[in-house]
Amino acid sequence: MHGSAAARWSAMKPISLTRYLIEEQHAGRINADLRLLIEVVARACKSISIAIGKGALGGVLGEAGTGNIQGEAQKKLDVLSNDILLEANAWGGHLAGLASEEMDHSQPIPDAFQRGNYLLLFDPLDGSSNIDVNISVGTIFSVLRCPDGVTSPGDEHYLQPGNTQVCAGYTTYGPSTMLVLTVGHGTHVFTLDREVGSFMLTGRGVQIPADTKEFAVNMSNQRFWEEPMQRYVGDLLKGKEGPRGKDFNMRWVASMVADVHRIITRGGIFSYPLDSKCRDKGGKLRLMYEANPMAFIVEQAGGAATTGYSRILDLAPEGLHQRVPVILGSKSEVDTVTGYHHEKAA
Ligand code: AHM
Ligand code: MG
Repeated sequence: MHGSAAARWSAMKPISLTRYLIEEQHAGRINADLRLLIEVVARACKSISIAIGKGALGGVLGEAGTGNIQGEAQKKLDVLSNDILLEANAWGGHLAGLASEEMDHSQPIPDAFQRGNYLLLFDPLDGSSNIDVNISVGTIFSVLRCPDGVTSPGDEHYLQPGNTQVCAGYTTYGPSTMLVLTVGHGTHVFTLDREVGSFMLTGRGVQIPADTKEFAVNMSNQRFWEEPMQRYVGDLLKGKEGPRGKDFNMRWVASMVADVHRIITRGGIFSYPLDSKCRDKGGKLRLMYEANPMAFIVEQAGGAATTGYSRILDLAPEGLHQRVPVILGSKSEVDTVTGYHHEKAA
């Protein structure tokens, strides 16, 4: 009797994010604080999803009239999403501090609240240029451990290589809202059930196909790229008649979350390479809250992530808002592009 009831319950599909996290905790793969942290971030992302869904009717579109430390004009939704994540994460007792694309410096959890052992970094709204044209945007986040003995973390305590991340995730606010998550045991995909208000597990242990015929890069920057990237993309464009012997398709959403999500779903290679316009800054995408979490998610799904010369997750960070070249996706294709870079370096 009991056995059949248990079998019936465990056969219930799909399971919620809450159940997934409790099962991970019972399996000893996460602790209660990390479980709470992920639940809180997911809840904040639901609020962001609701605000985005209202669009012009919610008065959330357009410029905020302010700028961030990187000299970028902030949209109203950049600021709103940042505030939602800050407020949600302040009081739970699971964090020692937070850092965001939209804040000049990290912030320790205020003295009024209990502090925990984790550091949370996020890009509250990735793909800002797509907000006002109703194209998918997202949130990207990364979780690190606060170094032992540090109770009020400063920026320097966040400068840990990506291979020390304990969790990474992104949400994509598209036709459906999805959360993609890793705690270092595979990459899992959840879809928001809008009526119930719960993220439901719709893809367990997703795997990126190793081979691909699809690439994502902003081709308008082609003439500014360095030689290995020029040669690599040049060979893709030669198609069947060229050295790669097959035709490639191109996609570029200009929201990293959407481009990476396509790769998680059906494979492909994504690149925002170094170019002469962004060389002084080190690249376009930010290491700590864009490249590192995406690299962790992609590697956990069997893919690879590199600057062309080094594995992203092994980079030693030098600044909270540091930028890096990013190439990630299907493993064989990333290995191929790495080969072009090493030929140049040799
Ligand atoms: P954001 O975090 O300010 O939105 O900037 C990052 C975005 C990525 O999502 C995307 O891949 C890239 O910038 C698009 O850049 P571009 O407009 O140069 O193609
Ligand atoms: Mg971004």
